[in-house]
Amino acid sequence: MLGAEDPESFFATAPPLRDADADAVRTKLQEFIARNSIISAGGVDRRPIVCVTSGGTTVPLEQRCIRYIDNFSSGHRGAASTEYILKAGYAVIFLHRRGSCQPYCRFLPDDSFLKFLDVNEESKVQVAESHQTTVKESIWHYCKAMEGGSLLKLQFTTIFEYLQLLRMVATSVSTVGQRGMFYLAAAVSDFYVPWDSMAKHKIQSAGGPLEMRLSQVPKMLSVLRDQWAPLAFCVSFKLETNSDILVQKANMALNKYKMNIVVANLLATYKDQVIIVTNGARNTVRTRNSDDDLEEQIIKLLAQKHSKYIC
Ligand code: PAZ
Repeated sequence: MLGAEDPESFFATAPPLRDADADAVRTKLQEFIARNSIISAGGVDRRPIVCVTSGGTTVPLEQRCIRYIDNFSSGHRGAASTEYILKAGYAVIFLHRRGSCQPYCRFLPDDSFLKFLDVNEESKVQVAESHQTTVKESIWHYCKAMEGGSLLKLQFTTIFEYLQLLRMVATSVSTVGQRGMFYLAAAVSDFYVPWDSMAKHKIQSAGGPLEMRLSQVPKMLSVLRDQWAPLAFCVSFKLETNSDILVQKANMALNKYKMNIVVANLLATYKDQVIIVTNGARNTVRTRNSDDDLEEQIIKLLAQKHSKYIC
C-alpha cells in the first residue's frame, strides 16, 4: 500500500481542482505554449518558456478550512525574477500564491496604495505627480507582456493546488524539451495533513490541547525531473537558517534531484546574497547597492547557462 509520502497517493487523495478550472488552465497552457513556439517566416522568433513558482503554499488543517499552516514567503523573489526573465526574451508562466507580490507591482506600498493617488482640481482621482514615471513604466511593461502573450499567470493557495498545477504546467512544458525551464522559487511546505485524514469541520478546542501528525510532502523534484519534464532546465531554491549546512544541502538537491542549478540562500541574508551551485562550481552573487535587484544578476547568469544547455 502506498503512503501519504508517495507522489501517486498524494495526487489520488488530494482534493482535485474543479473540472472547469482544470480545463481552463489546460487550455490556457496549450495556447500559451503554441503562441510562444511559432517560428515566423522571417526566421526563428519563438521564445524559451520558464515556469516561475513564487510565494508560499498553505497546509489546511480542516477540510472546511478555517486554520492553516503558512510560511513567510512574500513572492518578491519570483515577481522580480519574472520581470528580468521577460526582459531577457523568455515567456513566463508565473505560478504564484494568490495575493502575493506581482511582477511590475513590487514598488506599490503595502500601506497604503492611496499614497500613490491624489485628487486634482476637477475632483478627479489621478496618480500623484511623484509616482507618474514609475506607474507609467510599469503599466507599459505589464501590458507589453500580457498583450504580447509572453506572461501567463496561474494562482494557487494550498499545497494541493500548487502541486496539481505544477504537474499540469510541467507536462505541458515538456513538449518544448530543452527550451523549457523551471525556476522554483516558491516556498513549498515540507509537511502536510493528507486530505483523507483531515478533520472535516472546525477543530474544537473543548477537547484540550491539539495533537496532530503531519506527513511528509512527497519529493516532487525527482518526479518533475524523471517523469514530468525530463529535458527541462531545472533551477531549484534552497533556504536554510544555518550557514553550516547550506551548501551541503544545495549539493544534495543538485545530485539527488538532478537539478541543473540550485540557488542557495540564508534567511538572514537572502535579499542581498545567494550562492549559485552547479555541478563543480559555486558562485556567490551579491547586491552592489541598495537600489540593486539581486534577481537581475541571478537571471543574467541563468540565461547564459540555459542558452549553453540548449545548444
Ligand atoms: O518570496 P520571498 O522573496 O519572500 O522569499 C524568497 C525565498 C527565500 C522563499 C526563495 O529565495 C527560496 O529560497 N525559496 C525556496 C525555499 C525552500 O527552501 O523551500
